[in-house]
Amino acid sequence: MTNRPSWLALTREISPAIEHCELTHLARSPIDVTRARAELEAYEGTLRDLGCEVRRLPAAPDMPDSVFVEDAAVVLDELAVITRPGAASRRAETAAVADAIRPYRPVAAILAPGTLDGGDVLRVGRTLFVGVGSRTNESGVAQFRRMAASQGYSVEPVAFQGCLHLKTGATLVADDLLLVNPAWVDPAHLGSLRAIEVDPNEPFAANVLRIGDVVIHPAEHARTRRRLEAEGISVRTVPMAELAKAEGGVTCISVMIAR
Ligand code: CIR
Repeated sequence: MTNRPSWLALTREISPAIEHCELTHLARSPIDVTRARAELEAYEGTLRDLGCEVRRLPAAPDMPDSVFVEDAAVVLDELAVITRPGAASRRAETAAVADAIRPYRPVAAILAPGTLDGGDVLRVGRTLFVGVGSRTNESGVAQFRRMAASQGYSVEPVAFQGCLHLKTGATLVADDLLLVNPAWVDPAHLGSLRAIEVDPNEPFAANVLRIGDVVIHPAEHARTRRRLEAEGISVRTVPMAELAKAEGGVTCISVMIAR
């Protein structure tokens, strides 16, 4: 008998203003909101197929990046940390996400001058690797460390370059296996785990969402998908072409709460 959590996935309706999203490493290109909505629906459908309950929060029309709920909170088994996003335009996003999480976890919050984006936090067992870059600062890491240490986690700051968040460049595809873009994240900074590299033509392919033994991966990155499958990883694909134009990946559009 396995003792698997059942997952509640919080998502959020796409803002009609998404074309005004923050961009850090990509040039702006037009986003088809209808297609982006279809991508969110396909993603939610995949989560349901995998046994998750999905709860979609209402849109925040004046918050262009609000679909990227991952950045607003880090939910651990014992507590949730409501972030203070590094982009000032995104700070108002956290209130609705905090309200949705409160029934399930005690909540703590990162305070100024600290900043932390959920996309920078990669959990590997009881270690929380935190990317320090344009969105997450030293004060954010120090506050997060105090909160997480009280629950027995260690927090390790990680340097990376060339991408928005740590998890743009590295995620976990199995308990002991990373998927990385080595140009952006050096896997040696993430403990002693084995790492698969993305196909060099697919720099954005390192971001997967893992649900049990399955990983959700953008359909656009077929070469990297074949690398995952060659390692025996089960992959479910979702279309992400529009949301990727806003620098979003598959982890970004949900907050996963284990129950
Ligand atoms: C931003 O720059 O904040 C958004 N346009 C994209 C956020 C993606 N979130 C994530 O990787 N966790």
